[in-house]
Amino acid sequence: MNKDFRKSTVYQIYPKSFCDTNKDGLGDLRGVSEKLDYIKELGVDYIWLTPFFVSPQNDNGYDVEDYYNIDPRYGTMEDVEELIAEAGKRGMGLMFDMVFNHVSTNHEWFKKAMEGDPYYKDFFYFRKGKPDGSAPTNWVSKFGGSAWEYVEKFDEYYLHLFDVTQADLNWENENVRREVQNIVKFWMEKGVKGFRFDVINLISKAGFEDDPDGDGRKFYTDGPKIHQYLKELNANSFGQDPQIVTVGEMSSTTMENCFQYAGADTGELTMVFSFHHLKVDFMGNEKWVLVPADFQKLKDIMFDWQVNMEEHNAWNAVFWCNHDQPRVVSRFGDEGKYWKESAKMLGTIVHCLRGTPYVYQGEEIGMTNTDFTDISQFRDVESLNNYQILQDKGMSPSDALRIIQVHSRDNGRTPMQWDTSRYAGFTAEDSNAEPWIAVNSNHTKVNAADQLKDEDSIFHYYQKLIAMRKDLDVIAYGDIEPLDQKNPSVFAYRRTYEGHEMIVAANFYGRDYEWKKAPELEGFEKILGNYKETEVTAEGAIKMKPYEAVVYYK
Ligand code: TEU
Ligand code: CA
Repeated sequence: MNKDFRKSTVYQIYPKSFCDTNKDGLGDLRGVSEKLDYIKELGVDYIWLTPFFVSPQNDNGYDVEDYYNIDPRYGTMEDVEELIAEAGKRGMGLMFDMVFNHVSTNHEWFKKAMEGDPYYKDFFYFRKGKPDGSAPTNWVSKFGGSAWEYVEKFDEYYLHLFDVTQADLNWENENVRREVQNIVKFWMEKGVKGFRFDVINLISKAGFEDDPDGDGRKFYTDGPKIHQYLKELNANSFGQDPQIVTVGEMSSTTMENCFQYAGADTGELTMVFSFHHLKVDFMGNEKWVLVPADFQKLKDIMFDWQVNMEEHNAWNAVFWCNHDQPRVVSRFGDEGKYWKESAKMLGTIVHCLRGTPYVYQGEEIGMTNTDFTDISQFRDVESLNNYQILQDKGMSPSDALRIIQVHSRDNGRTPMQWDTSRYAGFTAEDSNAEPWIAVNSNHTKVNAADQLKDEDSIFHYYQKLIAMRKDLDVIAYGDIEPLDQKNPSVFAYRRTYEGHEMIVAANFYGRDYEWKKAPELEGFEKILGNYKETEVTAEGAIKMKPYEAVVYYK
């Protein structure tokens, strides 16, 4: 299975919410196997599965208790082996999600540390508090509250950048690094074709000091030894097989560091996820506010990364959605009147960029944010913590709920909508348990079964986008040039490669817009669009309809 990652597309699955085959209300690995033909139909090359290893599930598997075994709620080792084999038969590779910044406090290493075993205590960051007994630093956990937890019997604190049950691993310790390499090799031997490394740029801590004007991230983001650690991991594990594809999740990173992380010849990773473009509806780093998305900022950030990563011969993962993000059609599109048009428009922008596109389960059918109206319907630890934190700051429950509704990670975690049946086909109608998180009631309108039958569906449009990357070298290998970047309505760019050119233009809003600065289209052919006809005036302006997207090729 020889693949070129630049021509490839990755499909991300959050197994817990994908398909439940044993009627316990939780998605499972057999559910993924059952849907392989559907995924194949879309035309993707890799399937990234979020963690299904043994875990107490406080953060839905990102709190790993045992990297070598499968959580029984998801299935068995045989199920995983079968999934790898069956995907392979269909020409698709599995990408596993490796969480190495932290482990669950249920992990054997942490348990031994808590028993006082010095070998294992050094796997973690145990530190004395300040002279007054307070936490060693003022760092804030990504899920809210202090990043340090006090352990009375040691009179010490341990570091957890995420949940209190996710203890950070001490990468300074070479025994930790060796353990990590062994885990990667174990899964490579099982036939896994790629890895996604969770918050991997947080593993090197610069030192433990108070952050006078921030939450501490500057002391552990893109830390001093990060490149050394990645090169070492590469050389001692996945780098030994040139066919393995890797993507690092880079939290609050800088582009300069990403030139290294994802450089063509730096010996680190194949590509990176960065998130700056998904903070354009935040206030700075503050997520728990309601502010309209800043379109200009969105374009400036995306183009900045596109142009500079190209210049430095480094590779981006390009995406709108994942299991931590609200649904893009609700976020930047229109989940109402122009649902279909805007979903296709957003897909067009990402899939014609320079980088490897990622499709998150349900995105290909235009799934929307949740319709939850009560906090009891939410499941995510981050949402529940922040619902409380907002109220502690004096906000009313209803205002806090409104913010959670907009930003919650649960927006991306409701069950995959397969059909119109009671639980959207996620689990059987006579299931023994309710789905672990409620199905969106709009599954009667938004579902895979209907879209497979409809040639004009979002699903089939995504299928075309994915196929186009394989057909046209200009998408996979071409240079990128932003067009009319300051335009308040249009997101447009040009790709060029070996005498071929492609123009991509999208009207980002739900009103007509005449794009007067459209480039000369003489000799171009329209190869894709979300409206049948595209009107070009005698003067060469494109009269764009609401959320119209169009791709021209020469
Ligand atoms: O996420 C990293 C991360 O920092 C964010 O996506 C985070 O959830 C958000 O910014 C908070 O506002 C990764 C995983 O994708 C996520 O699901 C895990 O919860 C997290 O790491 C911890 O392992
Ligand atoms: Ca199940």
